Amino acid sequence: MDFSLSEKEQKLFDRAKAFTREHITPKALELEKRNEFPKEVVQKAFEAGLMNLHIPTEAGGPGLTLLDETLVSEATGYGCAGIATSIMCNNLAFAPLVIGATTEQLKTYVEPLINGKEPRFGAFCLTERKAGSDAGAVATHAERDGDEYILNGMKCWITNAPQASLFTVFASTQPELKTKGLSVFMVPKSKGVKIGHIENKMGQKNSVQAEVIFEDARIPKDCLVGKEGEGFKIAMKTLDKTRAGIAAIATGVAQRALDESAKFANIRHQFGQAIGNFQGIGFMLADMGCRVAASRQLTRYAAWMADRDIRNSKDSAFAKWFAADSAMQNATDAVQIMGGYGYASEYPTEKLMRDAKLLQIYEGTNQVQRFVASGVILRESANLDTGFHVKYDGKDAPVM
Ligand code: COS
Repeated sequence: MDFSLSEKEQKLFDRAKAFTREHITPKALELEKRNEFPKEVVQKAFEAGLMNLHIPTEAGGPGLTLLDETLVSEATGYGCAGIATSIMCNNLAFAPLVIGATTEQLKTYVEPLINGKEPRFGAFCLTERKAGSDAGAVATHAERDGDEYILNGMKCWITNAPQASLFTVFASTQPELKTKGLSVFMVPKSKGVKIGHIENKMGQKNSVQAEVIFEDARIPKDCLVGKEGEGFKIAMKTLDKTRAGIAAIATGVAQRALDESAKFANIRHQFGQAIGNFQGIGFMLADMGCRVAASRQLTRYAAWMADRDIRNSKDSAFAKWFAADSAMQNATDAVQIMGGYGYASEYPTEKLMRDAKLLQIYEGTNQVQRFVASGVILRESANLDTGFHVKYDGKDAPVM
């Protein structure tokens, strides 16, 4: 078993870290005040080749792995989770197409978006006002009309929606079939596609989420991805992959919280010594370091599985919730260790704490992750032979 990154992976990681150090970390506090999409930084990330990594070479992309994506997301997440989300959001938007679309469809609809001089964006449109955790309850509807589909409905909390020129839309083609009646479409921006309310958030202010409204939006029938009814499974397969990406951003946040507070604990003196020497602080740092290491390993393992086409629903759920909870805990501890400095907005830790909260919510709440994982555990253990052969519900059952 080899835990090291290959030379190529290490180079990509180093390149993304250098990018973060130059273009994200020094500007993050200032950019956050603008509360808008970080256009200039994303343009630079695009020019540096840090976007659209997973688009296959046949469709004009670099054809990199999910592990590669997690390296870039961890590095950029270290600088700012909001900016990292803006940069990596095309991964989420285009993943259903990489999973379900033909090479021809990718060449027609995705290739032109990834190879220009400026970054262009996709938006993953699953969530609705009444379909959040219950993704199968989507009410947006697509109806076949000759050689077209007509879309009606409204999505919300759609990342990069105002910037997007292609929307990956989950819509019901047979509502009575529930999850089996969902289909996925590539929807180019057109007059039937409108942007609604833009969300105001406590953190990740350099990532934009908005409503997308479809009003008799007509799209050619070849915008259907896969077959009618395959949408829900494509959505779940997408999230199995992309949750590792969120876990990577979270690992970056958790590492940053550790680094800022460890640096502080070395230089801040009270009672005649550095505060890191007090067990109360030192043990907090140790716990924070352990969370970072565990988050990173879970993340890379989930990505490694996906890159080998091994189903990773449970492992990407583990990674997402553990890393997001670790980011939240580490950020909270960092604020505590740094006291007043930690709470002040001139220093990075209060932003880390606000940014981390969203990691526990988006791409499936951490409760949904536990639901996904427990479902797999129960299925895996249904016929498990532990070697202990007493029936729990028969006459030889032990007294419980
Ligand atoms: N890969 C392939 N197939 C999958 C799958 C996966 N990861 N997960 C589920 N499926 C299949 C199931 O096998 C089932 O197929 P069959 O009916 O043929 O057996 C079907 O999909 C329905 O699955 P399930 O019954 O588990 O669906 P639920 O409605 O119970 O929903 C959860 C399951 C909660 C896991 C799902 O709705 C979910 O992930 N919700 C969160 C959505 C989310 O993350 N939103 C954020 C959007 S991005 S910001």
